[in-house]
Amino acid sequence: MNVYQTLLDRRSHGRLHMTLLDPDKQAAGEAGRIAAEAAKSGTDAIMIGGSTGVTQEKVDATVLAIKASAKVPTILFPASAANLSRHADALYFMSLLNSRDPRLIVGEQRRAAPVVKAWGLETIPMAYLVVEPGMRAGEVGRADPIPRSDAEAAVGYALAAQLLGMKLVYLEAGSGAPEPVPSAMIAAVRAAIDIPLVVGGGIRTAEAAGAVARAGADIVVTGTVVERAKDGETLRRIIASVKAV
Ligand code: 1GP
Repeated sequence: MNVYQTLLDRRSHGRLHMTLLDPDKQAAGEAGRIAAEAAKSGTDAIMIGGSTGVTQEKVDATVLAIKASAKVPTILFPASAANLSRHADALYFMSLLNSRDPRLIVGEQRRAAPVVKAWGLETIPMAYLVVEPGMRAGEVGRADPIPRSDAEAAVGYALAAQLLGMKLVYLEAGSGAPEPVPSAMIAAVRAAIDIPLVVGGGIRTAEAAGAVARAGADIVVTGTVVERAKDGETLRRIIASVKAV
């Protein structure tokens, strides 16, 4: 079973949680330790990516360290064609649909495609939609962020993604955002599409994670909280509240 099929299979039993690790935020060994702790807490996959300062060497080392210490899929979440690794289990082949810059919509993808094909890496086509405030992902991605009150715009992009053949839609408030994507927007997008919906950015508590899952997120992503919380207890509570929905 490939990674996408595994995710669909796991989704049929409940909602999923994914842990985002930025290779630029800690040494590879530390990423491996955090991933092992997250896997023990029940996370369904480790996403590897960051907006700045990420090199292929750092991604390779981080992926290898995570694979050595955690038995969950590793999925690349790249900011550019320079952030790939042949060692990952899969790659979000993502397009930032609401970017003002064609480079982030299809330019980096054009550069990456021949390498990805040669490696035989599994690709999961994903629409990446930046919602206000967007944080660094919005800046680096030159996004025209979807206003928090404009669920209709999010629905339009998400449906377009599905009709283009994409397999996931990611609503991103931005790493470290003061609030997650609004529940009303999550619910409207979930009701409009048939493919799984990923939601991340600004989710720091079990209550917030539960609210995002109840609104309709199939996959809830946390990054910052995992890198900061040393005890693992916060993450366990977040994952439990996602799985309880
Ligand atoms: C960022 O959605 C992810 O791409 C995670 O955000 O760091 O705020 O959890 P946080």
